[in-house]
Amino acid sequence: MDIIGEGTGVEGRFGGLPDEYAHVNAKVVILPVPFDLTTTYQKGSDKGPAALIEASRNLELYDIETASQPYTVGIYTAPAIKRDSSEEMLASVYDQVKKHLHHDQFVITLGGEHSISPAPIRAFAEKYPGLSVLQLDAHADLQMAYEGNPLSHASAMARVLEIPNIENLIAVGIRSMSHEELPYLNKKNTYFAHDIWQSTTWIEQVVNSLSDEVYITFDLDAFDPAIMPSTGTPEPGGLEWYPVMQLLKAVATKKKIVGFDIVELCPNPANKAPDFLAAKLVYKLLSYIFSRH
Ligand SMILES: [Mn+2]
Repeated sequence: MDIIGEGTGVEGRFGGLPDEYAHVNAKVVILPVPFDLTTTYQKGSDKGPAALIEASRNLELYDIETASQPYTVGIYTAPAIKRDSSEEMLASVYDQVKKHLHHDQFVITLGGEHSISPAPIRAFAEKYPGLSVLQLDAHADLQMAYEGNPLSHASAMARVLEIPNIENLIAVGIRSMSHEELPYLNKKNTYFAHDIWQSTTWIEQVVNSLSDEVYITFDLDAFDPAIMPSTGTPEPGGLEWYPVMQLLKAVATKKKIVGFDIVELCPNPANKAPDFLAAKLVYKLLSYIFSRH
C-alpha cells in the first residue's frame, strides 16, 4: 500500500487520536473529500470535512449506549482528496476507496457535496455484489441531469442507480423532489418524511427491505434543520436524532454495514453544534458497527 501520509494537515485527525490508533493501516479510514462545485444554494460544503474533523477532537471517545470505545479499532484520517472537476474527483475517490477496500479497511468518505457518493459506492458494489444502498436525504437526487450537468449533486442517486451489482436503493427522509424525477422514483423503496414521522413500523420496514450488505450514504439535510441547519439546501420536516439512531442501530444489528459516507455539511462558523452533530454521527455509526465484534 502506498504511504499516503498521516493526516496531520489542515483537517487533522478524527478524534485527535494518538499515533497508536491513527496509523495508515488502521481498520477504519476516513477519506475527506472537500468538494463543492455543483451546489446551487448555500455554498461551503468543501469546508465540511475540516469542520467535522475539527469538531471530532471534542468527542468523548467512550460510547455510553454500546459501552464501547470504537476508536480502539484504529481510525486513520487520510489526506484530503482535492480536485477541480467532477470527473477527476470521482476517479480519484474511486481509486483511493478501492485501494483501502483491497486492504480490508472500513472506509468512511466525508463530503463535500452529495455528487461525490457514486465514487465510493461504485468501489463498494464491486467488492460486495448485491449491495443495498441506504440513502438518508431530504431530496431524491434523481435528476437525470441538473442545469445540464449529469454529475450534479441533484443527480447523485440517478448515477448510483446506474452502477452494476446494486440490489436496491432505499431512500429515507425524502421531502423534496421535482416532477421530472417521478418516473425514476421507486415508491416502494422510498420512505417519505411525511409518512414516517408518525409511523411506528418504518424502521422495521426499512431493515427488511435491505439486502445483507448495506452501504449508507448520509446527506445531512435528512435531519431537521432545527438540529442540522448547516447544509446547502435545508428542508423543514426532517428527521430527529433518536429515530435516526434507532434506524442505524437496527441496520447495524441485523445487517452488515460495509461502509458509509456523510455529505453536505456546510459549516457556519457562528454555530459549531451542527459540526459536532456530524462528528458524533460518524462515531455513533462506528459504535453500532464495531461493538458487534
Ligand atoms: Mn442529497
